[in-house]
Amino acid sequence: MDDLRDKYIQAIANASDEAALEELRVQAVGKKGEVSLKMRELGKMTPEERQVAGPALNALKNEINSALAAKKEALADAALDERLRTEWLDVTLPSRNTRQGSIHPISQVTEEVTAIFADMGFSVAEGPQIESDWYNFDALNIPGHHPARAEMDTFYTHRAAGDNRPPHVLRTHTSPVQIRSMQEHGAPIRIIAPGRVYRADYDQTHTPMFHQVEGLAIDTDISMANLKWVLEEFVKSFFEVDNVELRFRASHFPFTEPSAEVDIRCSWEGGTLKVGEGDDWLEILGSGMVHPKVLEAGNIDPSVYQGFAFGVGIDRIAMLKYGIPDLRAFFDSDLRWLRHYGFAALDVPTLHGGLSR
Ligand code: 2U9
Repeated sequence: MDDLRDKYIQAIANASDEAALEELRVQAVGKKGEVSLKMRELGKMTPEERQVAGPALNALKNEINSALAAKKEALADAALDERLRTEWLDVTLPSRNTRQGSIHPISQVTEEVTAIFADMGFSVAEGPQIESDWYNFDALNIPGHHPARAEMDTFYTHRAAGDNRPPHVLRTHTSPVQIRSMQEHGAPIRIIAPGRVYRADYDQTHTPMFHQVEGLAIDTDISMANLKWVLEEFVKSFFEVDNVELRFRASHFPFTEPSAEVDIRCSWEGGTLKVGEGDDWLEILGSGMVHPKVLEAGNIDPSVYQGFAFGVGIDRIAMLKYGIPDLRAFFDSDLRWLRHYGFAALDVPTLHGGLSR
């Protein structure tokens, strides 16, 4: 019995996998295994012999079964350790596959503009792209007869015959977002509203969907001087130049009074745009002091508060900054174009890390 024990305990300890272990189990304690056969011989023994051999054989069977179970667990542990050793993955490593996709220039520029204004304390506000005509027009002091409301420029939703409620519109600017923000949060407020806008217009320089970012700052002591500083900081950061000259030209928008269009000094020498030098002027945005009626639409008291607002075409400043000649290519989904003008997915624009490098 000692030989039997030594043989199997040794073999179990040396088993290299679960199949070998199973074979040993059958050989030792299976129905026709060596220990089982020995147990069958108990019947032929004298009662005295059986009293000694019976418990000893049982103990041996238990010992072999325990050894099998312990070895099985040890093999499973070793197999798991081996898997953990070979299949480990450092999830903090940068991706090796980032050239597969790229960030669209419009997404890139939206992120850049957001980073710049976030640094000046502006939050990002968002709102619906399908708007009531009150939020899109009335609240912005655009009266019913204003040309911007004409069927030509605005996409209207369909109303069932006999339904005389005014139709909804695809927002023609992101300004309704600011009306909603004023109503929700009151003053003071400092927000930018980037997003898609829609106008029924399609030619070399217009697409029926395009992108704007508008800004709004309202408090008890806001003037055109604050507007000029904020826009100057924005232009310097965005075009990544230390010096830039801005020119404010008197203009007219229904939602601001006074209103100004802003040009920046530039040169087109050699066919490429240089900002901050040269004798040309480039119009890049519109701005002004928020009209009192617009503050009222946002439930803000114009005798206490005033503020500035501005609007920039994202597609246009993306073309200017990155030398993209054709507006319509933005929306063609041409992979060669996207690879050429796209940005690396993991290069997040920040002011400290660099906007575009
Ligand atoms: C509120 C009050 C005032 C937003 C403004 C402009 C001037 C402007 C154009 C720039 C290029 C539109 O994309 S574009 O064609 N925008 O010139 N936008 S002031 O004024 C607001 C907005 C919201 C509550």
